[in-house]
Amino acid sequence: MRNHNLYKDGFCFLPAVFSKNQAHSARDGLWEVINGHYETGRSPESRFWNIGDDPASIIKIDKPHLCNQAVWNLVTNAGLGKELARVTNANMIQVWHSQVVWKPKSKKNSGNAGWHRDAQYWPFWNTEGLYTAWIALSNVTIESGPVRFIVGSNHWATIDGLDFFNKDINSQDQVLDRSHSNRDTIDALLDIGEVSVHSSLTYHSSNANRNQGPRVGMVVHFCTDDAKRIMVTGENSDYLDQIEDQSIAPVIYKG
Ligand SMILES: O=C(O)CCC(=O)C(=O)O
Repeated sequence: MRNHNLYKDGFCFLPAVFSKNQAHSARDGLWEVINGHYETGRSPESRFWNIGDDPASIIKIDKPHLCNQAVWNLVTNAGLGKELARVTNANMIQVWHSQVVWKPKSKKNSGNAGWHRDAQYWPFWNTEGLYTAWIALSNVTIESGPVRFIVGSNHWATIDGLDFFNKDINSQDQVLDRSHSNRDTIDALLDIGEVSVHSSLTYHSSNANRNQGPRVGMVVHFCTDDAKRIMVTGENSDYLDQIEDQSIAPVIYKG
């Protein structure tokens, strides 16, 4: 499982980067953020889950690294930056976005995250030089609904009708069957502190968490010196202006 290649397969796994202590501190920090305690005095960009919402649904909050020092320390870790530069063969790594995906024990399909590629949500970026690092902040077993990558799907043409927010993975599997019936899928089974990396074009999803404890992922969206901004009109037109601000989008490696 550990021998996947980011360019060929669309994803790979990093050698150990974080200690258990670093992972536990960040996880505690995320729990604070989830509960509305923003240690730094800064709010997250968006909350897709609020206190009082269904405790079995996925808790997704965007840019929690703004709100808590331990979470900031995790995503700006120099060792992480160096590893990300190595696997992407880049001279610069910038964290331009992040999200916590905290998945409590699921009820029915409440924990499903549908098949998608990250690039479909980012009209303001070209697809080159855009990646996601997924940091496990709990042990991720097959029962806990790990992220699953479709091998080589970073080379596929776009498939319409797939979406992170669509919990009907069975019907999405039928959509995938129409063009790629022989696909190979790999579960990202990780110990706490371990990291997977995938390209913005790699199709991935995750299923229900059947464990008692939550499955916790800190999702770090980063760009390299190969990334190019695309000027768009409408509501996203100024979204990427924030990459000029290192207190929001820190550069974590420069070669
Ligand atoms: O954590 C998950 O289950 C989904 C995460 C995801 O979509 C991503 O890392 O891009």
